[in-house]
Amino acid sequence: MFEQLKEKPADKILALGQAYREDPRETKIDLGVGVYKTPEGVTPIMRAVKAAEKQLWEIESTKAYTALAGDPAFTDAMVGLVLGDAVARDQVSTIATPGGTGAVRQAFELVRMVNPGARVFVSDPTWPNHLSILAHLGMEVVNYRYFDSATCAVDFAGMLTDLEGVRAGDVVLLHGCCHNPTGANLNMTEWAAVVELLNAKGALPMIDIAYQGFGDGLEEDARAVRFVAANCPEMLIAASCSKNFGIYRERTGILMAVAQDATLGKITQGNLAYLNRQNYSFPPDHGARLVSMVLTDADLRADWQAELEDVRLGMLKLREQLAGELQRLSGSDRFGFIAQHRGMFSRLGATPEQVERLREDHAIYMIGDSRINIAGLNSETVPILARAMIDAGV
Ligand code: PLP
Ligand code: TYF
Repeated sequence: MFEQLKEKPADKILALGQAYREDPRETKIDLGVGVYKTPEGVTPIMRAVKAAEKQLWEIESTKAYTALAGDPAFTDAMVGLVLGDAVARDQVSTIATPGGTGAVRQAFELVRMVNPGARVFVSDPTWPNHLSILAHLGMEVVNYRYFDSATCAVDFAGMLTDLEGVRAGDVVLLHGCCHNPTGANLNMTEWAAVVELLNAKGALPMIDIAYQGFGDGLEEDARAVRFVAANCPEMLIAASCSKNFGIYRERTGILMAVAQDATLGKITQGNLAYLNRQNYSFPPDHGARLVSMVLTDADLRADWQAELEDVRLGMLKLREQLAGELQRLSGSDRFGFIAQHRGMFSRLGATPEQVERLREDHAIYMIGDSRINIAGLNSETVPILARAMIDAGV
């Protein structure tokens, strides 16, 4: 049967990483895959995570299965981190998942199980895996306008106009903070308008939050998701621990479903556990255990928050440096958006040809849509990027 298989398109982000590794030039700069890097270019294990790992080695007494829905210590701690006290705990059902991607996949599967005809509205652009998973599941996708490439800010009027097209039972996928790939985000007034529209139409909000703590702070980055939870009858949340705990390869994430009341919450919980069983039985536990240890131990949590805050502020500083450098070199404010964007990414607004020139002439690697990973820079490479951008005509 394998002879019937067709080549699958490669993941463009991962393919770029391969091209970078194969480039022999010593001056090359990797602004591709969304992985945090220190100014020295390493992706560290966070101090609190390492400390938890050491403790865990001492105290873990069994590797027997966890619960189907994952360890309740993890899911409770994550509900606290993401939702705070926005809704009653018994309205929230949860499953631990392999990464945020697993949560996204399970969320779509839940929607398809309930309503096979549901359409999923996604921002244009969005994280490519959203589209690829939806296509794989055979679900209908509708794009809504999101990014204005002239201003490199959110095209909110366009977004609202396109969301007017949602019908009851459709799903609207939103990024909770730090939009990937653009870095442009809604303000709270805009979130309120989106919520009003979705409630009027009877559409279901789904929030993907993969960068809590990378934008304006842990609490600030959760404001939108908490607002939606408090103001919509139902919602889905896919949260990733890959970035903010730096445990990418441990595959740690969570799907939360907020129901109208505890009775519906209980049925939803059973369905989420059912989906875990169909796909992989028990979710991975090692990363989840580290997360629950960090979140529930006051000292570990304080140290984790301090380190995460340093990461966030370091990226903000790089944003300001890059915007400043480009202002100086271009003599204009047209790159001011870089300091306004939040999270790991900014879409620079360069054409595919300019992106290629940056790669060929300057060994600077960014995604073809001109998304850069800010954390791929340091104070020495920022001026190099800025000069190269001007040179490439960006
Ligand atoms: N959603 C978005 C928007 C992302 O950028 C990512 C990236 O890593 C994820 C989800 C999920 O990541 P992971 O599966 O590694 O937790
Ligand atoms: O957008 C990114 O770079 C991150 C990491 O298939 C990533 O979200 C990239 C590709 C992929 C999974 C994660």
